[in-house]
Amino acid sequence: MAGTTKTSTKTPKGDGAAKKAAPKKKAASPATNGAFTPDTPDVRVYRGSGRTHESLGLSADDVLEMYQNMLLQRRFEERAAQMYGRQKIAGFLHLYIGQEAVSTGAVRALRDDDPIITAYRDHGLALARGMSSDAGMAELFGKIDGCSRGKGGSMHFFDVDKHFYGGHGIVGGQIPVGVGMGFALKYRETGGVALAFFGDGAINQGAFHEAANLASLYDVPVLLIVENNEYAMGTSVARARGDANLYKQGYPYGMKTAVIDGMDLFEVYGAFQEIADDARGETDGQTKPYFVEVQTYRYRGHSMSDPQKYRTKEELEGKKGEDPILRVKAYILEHELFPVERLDEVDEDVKAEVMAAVDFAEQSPLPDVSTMYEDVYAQEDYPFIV
Ligand SMILES: Cc1ncc(C[n+]2csc(CCOP(=O)(O)OP(=O)(O)O)c2C)c(N)n1
Ligand SMILES: [Mg+2]
Repeated sequence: MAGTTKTSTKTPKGDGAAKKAAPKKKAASPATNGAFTPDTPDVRVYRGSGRTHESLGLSADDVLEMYQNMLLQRRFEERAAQMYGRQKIAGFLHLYIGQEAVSTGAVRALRDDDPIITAYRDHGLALARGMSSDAGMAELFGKIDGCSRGKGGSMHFFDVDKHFYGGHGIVGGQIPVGVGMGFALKYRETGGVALAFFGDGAINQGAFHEAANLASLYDVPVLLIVENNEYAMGTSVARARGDANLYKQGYPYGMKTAVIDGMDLFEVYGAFQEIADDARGETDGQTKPYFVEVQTYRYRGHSMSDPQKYRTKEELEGKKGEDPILRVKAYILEHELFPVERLDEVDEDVKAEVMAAVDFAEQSPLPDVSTMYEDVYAQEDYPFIV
């Protein structure tokens, strides 16, 4: 495509949408052998800004709902870990515990039909998007009433009605798909923005770089969000990267960039509101991608069998002092939004919901073996299946 403004996008006759979606570059002045001014990257930092629920336009009830949502993710996974120990759940189980401010804050800031895609550490985002704990737990148990009819398991939560597109096990594999979803939004002129979440380990995959470049060229309304939880399995970011400042990964592609304190619900919420609006083109009439680093931490191992020799107890304990759920709880109490008794009630409600989900999952039947090849391809008569 170099040297031409042509695009390979197929355009139905008379349809101006693809033309609008085509790249019209904007290339920043290249560094040629002459005078040039270095670019100053556009980075927004969302950390320690002192945002309050009032400054964000949130009511006390909104804050309580968000607290409840984070707590649901936490209790759901604590119970899932227990059920894994009882061999009710097979295969892999990657817990999101510690990262709940990211899911709740981001999802709450979006429109309900902004599509979301993520990796295998997917329970938190699915629950934040409104998947029922019944459908989630049944999926973990491999039962027919699970969100993927019991055939996806922990790594493949999916809910098209809620615009939640998985749940993907190949590190980085979901990133190009997320950019494609964003492209579709632009092509159809819906005003939506797609969210592609991935881990710090995925940034080293070629798929990320190819997708990021296309997102930039086509001004795709997509947020490329790295949830930097400091480790990819047992490898710390510092050991895996020449430059551990992941936020810089948007620079080579000319993207706007944001860095967010992912342990602070209000920072995440406020950031995603601003960024998503800008990516939709609401600020300047131009859709665009963003590169977003959310700095977070996972309190549990990579998956259920992880001796965690790569970090010290002191490090883990120190991070637990920043627990995003305890921070919201402290905020609610400090600002006297609700008394502690109300928060205890919320916790009891959430625990009861999760226990009911376990019963639901126990009672749901296993999928019949005859359904094995169903739900593999969207095209029902796809020729290469039995
Ligand atoms: C292409 C590919 N390579 C390797 C793996 C094995 N693997 C599974 S998870 C993982 C680490 C990914 O870490 P990160 O992206 O930081 O996500 P996190 O687990 O921290 O959420 C690796 C290497 C895989 N699933 N896919
Ligand atoms: Mg990681």
